[in-house]
Amino acid sequence: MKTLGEFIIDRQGEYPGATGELSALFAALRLASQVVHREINKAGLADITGAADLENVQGEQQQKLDIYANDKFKVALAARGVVCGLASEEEERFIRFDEGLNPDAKYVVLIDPLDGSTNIDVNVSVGTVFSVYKRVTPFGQPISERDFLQRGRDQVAAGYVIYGSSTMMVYSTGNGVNGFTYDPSLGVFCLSHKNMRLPKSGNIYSVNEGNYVHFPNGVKKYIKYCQVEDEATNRPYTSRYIGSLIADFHRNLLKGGIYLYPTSSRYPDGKLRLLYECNPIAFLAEQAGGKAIGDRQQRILDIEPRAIHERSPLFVGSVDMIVKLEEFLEGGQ
Ligand code: P6P
Repeated sequence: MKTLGEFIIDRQGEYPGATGELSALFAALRLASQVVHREINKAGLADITGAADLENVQGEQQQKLDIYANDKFKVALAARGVVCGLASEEEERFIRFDEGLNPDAKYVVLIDPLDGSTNIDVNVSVGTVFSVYKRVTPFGQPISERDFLQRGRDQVAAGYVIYGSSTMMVYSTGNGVNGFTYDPSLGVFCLSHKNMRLPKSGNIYSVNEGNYVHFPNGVKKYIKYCQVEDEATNRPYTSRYIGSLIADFHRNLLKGGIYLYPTSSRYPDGKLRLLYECNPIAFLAEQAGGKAIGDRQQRILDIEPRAIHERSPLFVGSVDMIVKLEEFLEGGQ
């Protein structure tokens, strides 16, 4: 059994000049994940104890869990002295840790502390998504938005924690993807999925077909392609949509498949956030041999961000499925 901590130390040698700061950053992510894991599982108990007032408890609990997770990751990341700033879905503006706290820290972190949290009250898996960059502003100067508005291809590390039937951390520092399953009895994440590879082809497609009428024509044609009977290409594909990005992506990472969140009338720029949802997921997908594109078939990791909370369409998964989708997008916008 190899723990996450041991694995990080083993791999530290891969980075010239590795000073252990990234290891300290991951230790913070690990600790916060363990605390959030415990709170999420208690949420179920709250349902039981608060049965008389389920709506109120659940609503506050739900709302609290987003904020709770944000606070835990914020405190843990600030405390290690290696992160100079944090941007979060739960924070309007980025948070500076460089004032007094960590003036010499070289990393910034962007995070969705609890993606899919509306699913907690129906006991569906949710996830924390994180993205790590080196600061670009000179040391000694205050950090700025520039430190966060970096292209996804420049990420130093990215990953997610999925709080599901088991809690797992899946991450990459640019040398492949590895998954660690949390053992609450020991309080450690253990290496359970070494060198994860996203299957080159698959037969699962994940999309909210309720928005079908609002999708671009190319997406509509691809969805119909997925549904047409064709034994030679293993169609019709299976439709699986959990409504929790991390749960849908994690399944497709293991089994092969494609996740689609296109633009629609309700979300003209797409719903998902580029910096702390699309970029980390795209980084993991490519590191595992998959592919991730956005509008006009642009590689997600090449998009030049303009704002911390900007949105993007996301098509991510098995290379062969993305390539087939691109044929429809090119032909039928
Ligand atoms: P819809 C959750 O709110 C989320 O950000 C992703 O986790 C999920 O894949 C998507 O939105 C679900 O959105 O519009 O299909 O309910």
